[in-house]
Amino acid sequence: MKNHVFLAMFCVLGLVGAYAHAGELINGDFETGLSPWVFGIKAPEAVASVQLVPTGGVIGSSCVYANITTTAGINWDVGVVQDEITVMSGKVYKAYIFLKADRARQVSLEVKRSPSIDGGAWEGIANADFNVTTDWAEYSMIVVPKKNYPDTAFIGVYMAQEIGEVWVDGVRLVTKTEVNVDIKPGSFPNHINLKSKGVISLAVLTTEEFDATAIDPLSVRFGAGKAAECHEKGHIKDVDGDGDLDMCLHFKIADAGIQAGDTEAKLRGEAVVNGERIPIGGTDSIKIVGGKPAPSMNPKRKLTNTWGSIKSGH
Ligand SMILES: [Ca+2]
Ligand SMILES: [Ca+2]
Ligand SMILES: [Ca+2]
Repeated sequence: MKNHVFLAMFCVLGLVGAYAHAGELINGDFETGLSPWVFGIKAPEAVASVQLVPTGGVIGSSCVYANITTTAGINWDVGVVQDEITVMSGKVYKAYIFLKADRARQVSLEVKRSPSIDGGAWEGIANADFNVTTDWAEYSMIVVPKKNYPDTAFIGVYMAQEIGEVWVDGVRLVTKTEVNVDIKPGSFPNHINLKSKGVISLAVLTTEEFDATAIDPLSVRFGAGKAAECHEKGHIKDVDGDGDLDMCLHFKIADAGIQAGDTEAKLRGEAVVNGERIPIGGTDSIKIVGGKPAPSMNPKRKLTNTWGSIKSGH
């Protein structure tokens, strides 16, 4: 397998359309050959063989196999990268990757602005270092672009921080799906008593676009405290009586990290759609009862257990 010198690779990307594509990350499972991925080895700092191998993958059969034998310790001296991806501001993405190595080690994943189309500078968008083991496992990071990057984002899997063997498969970059959350199904406002040692119920409602029963109940986290589903399972029923099945979930209020003064609470998690995990998220309003006032509120104000008095001011 011919190894490209890193800088030469970017020239190729800039001059020839062979690798060019627009929009979504594609062929993340390496099942249709290498393109539009490109290998990069920055020589002579790093010495490595990087190749597509037809077996041993975890998604399908093919995967990328790299054997790094010399490194200057800079992770991006050896990489497998894809250019001309679109990520846009206002959306939340999640990047997933399956990795395995011949020893416990780090592998890095980075999303950044690429100068390949209209010049300019590289700009970091998101990056993470994953502690990879000798078993295949899926790793992920959240990607929140602050600007629009139409066909100008780049994803790199970087592995030259250490010598050794690395296997890469199943790279995905997916948009979070907004779901319809109803805290305290059937009631409104959604009162939450912060002194309660109890459980709050929440439904994710199925819509024409999203089947809430596809949610993985073990993946969901509620509130800033990231409370987990307290029964470690979901309860599937038609919560809103519209004839389709919804996902009902329960969380300990004490674990949800909700503060006096909060007016909404978020649910985060994953659903399994067509065999793939996709990030989901949704928000619903809350009204706090029984809590202490938020620090910014008037300290002289007399505390009572009613929402109206705690809300204060007007
Ligand atoms: Ca594969
Ligand atoms: Ca409600
Ligand atoms: Ca329903």
